[in-house]
Parts: sequence; C-alpha cells; structure tokens
Amino acid sequence: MNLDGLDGFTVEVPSWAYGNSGTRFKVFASPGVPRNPYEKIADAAQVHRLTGLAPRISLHIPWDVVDDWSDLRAHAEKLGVKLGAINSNLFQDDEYKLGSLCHPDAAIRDKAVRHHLRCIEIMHETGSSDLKIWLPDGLNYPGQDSLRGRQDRLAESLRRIYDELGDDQRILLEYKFFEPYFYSMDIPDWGTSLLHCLALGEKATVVLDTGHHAPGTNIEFIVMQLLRQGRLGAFDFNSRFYADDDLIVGAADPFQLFRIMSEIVAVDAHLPSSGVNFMLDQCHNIEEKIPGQIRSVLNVEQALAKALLIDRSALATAQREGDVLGANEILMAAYETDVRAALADRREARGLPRDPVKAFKASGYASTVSTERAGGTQAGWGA
Ligand code: PSV
Ligand code: MN
Ligand code: MN
Repeated sequence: MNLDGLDGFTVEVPSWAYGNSGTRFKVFASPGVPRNPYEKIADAAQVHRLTGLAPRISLHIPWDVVDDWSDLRAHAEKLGVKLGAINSNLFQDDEYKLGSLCHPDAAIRDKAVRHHLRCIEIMHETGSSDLKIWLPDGLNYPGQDSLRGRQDRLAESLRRIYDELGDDQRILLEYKFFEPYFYSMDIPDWGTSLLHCLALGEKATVVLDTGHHAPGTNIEFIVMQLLRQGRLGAFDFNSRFYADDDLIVGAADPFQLFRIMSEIVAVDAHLPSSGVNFMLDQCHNIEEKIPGQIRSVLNVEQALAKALLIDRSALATAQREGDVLGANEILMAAYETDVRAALADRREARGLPRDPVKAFKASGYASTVSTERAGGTQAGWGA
C-alpha cells in the first residue's frame, strides 16, 4: 500500500479546543483544563508529539493574548510546535450587536477594522501567515438593514484590512449560512466569500468550515470549485449532524470526508506546496479534549490515506468510457480499504506510537496536569 503522499501532510489544531466548552445551556468543566495560552499550547503539543501530524496551533484574539509574543513563540517552539493562524473575534463586544465590519455606524466598523490591524501586528510577532476572519455579522429580520449596503461596507472594511497585510501574509475568509443571525448572514456562502476574495486580490482566500453548510450540500463540489480558482486557503474540519456542531472530524460522515479528500488528492492539494491549510475547528463538550483532537487528526489522515489509494488512471478510463458502475466501484474500493494497520506501521517506522490515543492515556499527562492546574481559572471560550 503506497501512502507516500502522506509525507509532509499536516493538520493545524485550534487553541479553543483545549478550553472548557459546551452549548448555550451548559459549559462543563474538565479537570486540568489550560489556564492560559501557554498551557493550551502545551496540550496541543501532546497531539503533535503522539501523531507527528499537528505541528501548528491557531490562536484566537483576544482570548489568547499574552504580554510577550516572542516568549509564547519560543515556548511553542521548545515544545516542538509553531503558532499558526490568528483568528479575529468580532462576536463578543456589545457594540457588535448590529454587526462589525458591516455595521451601519462607521465608528463601529472602524473599531472592527482596527482589531484586525492589531491581529496583523501580532502575526508579525508570532510568525503567523494566516489571518482568519469569521464574520458573525447578519440580520434577523427583513428590512432591518440594507442587504446591499452591508456588502458595500464589508468590501470597504476588508479592503482596509487587506491593504495592511505583509508580503507573506494572507486573509482566510470564512463563510457560514446561519448563526448568530437567522434571516441573513453577511458572508453566508462560498460564493460571497469568493467574490470578496477576488475583489481584494491574490492574498485573500476562502476557508471552508465543513459544519457551515445547509444539510445535503455537496461540499466536495465547493472544494473542487475553489481549488479550480486557486482560492481554497484552508479548511476548518469538524463534523455535524444538525447545525454547527463542531464534533470530532469524521464522526458524522466519514464518507464525506473521503470525498473531500478525493478532490484534494486529484490536484495534489494535500502537498504542503499547495498552500491549503488543513485546520480543525472543534469544541469538545463532553469528551476528553486532547484525545478528541488526536482522534480528529487521525481521522483526517485516514481519509487522506484512502483518497491516495484511488486508482486514478483506472478511474479516468472508466469515466471516459462512460462506465458508470465501474467508476463508482473504483472510488468505493479505495474508501472501503482498511488502512488502519498501514497507518500504524507508518507511525511505528517514524518512532511514533502505533495507537496515539492509547499512548496518551498511558502517558499520565492528563492526571499530571489536573494536579498541577488544580484551582486555576479556565482559559476557554471567552477567557
Ligand atoms: C463560529 O461558527 C466558529 O465556529 C467559526 O467557525 C470560527 O471559525 C470559529 O468559531 C472560531 O472563531
Ligand atoms: Mn470555523
Ligand atoms: Mn463554526
């Protein structure tokens, strides 16, 4: 089984996955939850140490703000990881009730733009190249504001941010079809995100969060189309049964994950040179967080491994010949191949545990940190 295509493949993990989280009904506290960004990075480093797949951690501003960025960067590097994408936060200020980058009041828009300029400054210090913007703006009622006016304001705000990017920096522009507003979001879909990116310039790309679509959406089609345009900047992987559930990747629909990876492999976008940042965006509400992240990272790797097994030339022949069932069978043969032993062998050959979740449990890390971090204040969502 040739899985060489996995060489160099990495997944970025989010700092917020390690903090306490929950639903709007209840946030459950977990023992040993990180008390600050340093401890979140230490937890994330465990995922990389055991899988060899997750060398970067995305930060959220202001949740992860520290006094000395070069010290945080050195801390990460000492633990074998790097600081990754910087996520801006436009959803926790009272002033943003009616929007941020699209707000009808120019002073509020200016505040939201300035938040991004600060994020860009932080990126220079952390060495991050990706500024990820999830825009929580939208409307609850028809007539509440001008749909078109908001797009114009958005274009103007994004332009101000874009113009401040450094040479090696880029914007990752996320979309989401609903929530926190329910009549209309200001970036509800990939088309809107792409239009803004095209208007901005080459340093603006779309980020596709797998939980941000209407049920039944053909996500791999969107992946293919964004790749065709050279504008797929990143993924936020998670899985969903109903809405933006942020559950473990591949838990709800591993076949969808495989189909996405098949479009990725079709154009070699899994290679680091493609510039696609494969990130997770998850919250672990009831399961243990570090093993939850390990499981997700491994599920992404497994889907990629299966996609690498697709016999592309046989598939092309079957497609050319109009062999409908044959073509489908070729795809399904790859999906149905059990790659678990081959992946464990690869890990062992690289000095990694065959079963990273089991190795984490045996390491005693969870009980050590629960003793060390006892009595601390959590650094979770909103900290
Ligand atoms: C909210 O929907 C969200 O999950 C977005 O997907 C962002 O990527 C993430 O929060 C972090 O801001
Ligand atoms: Mn996301
Ligand atoms: Mn989301």
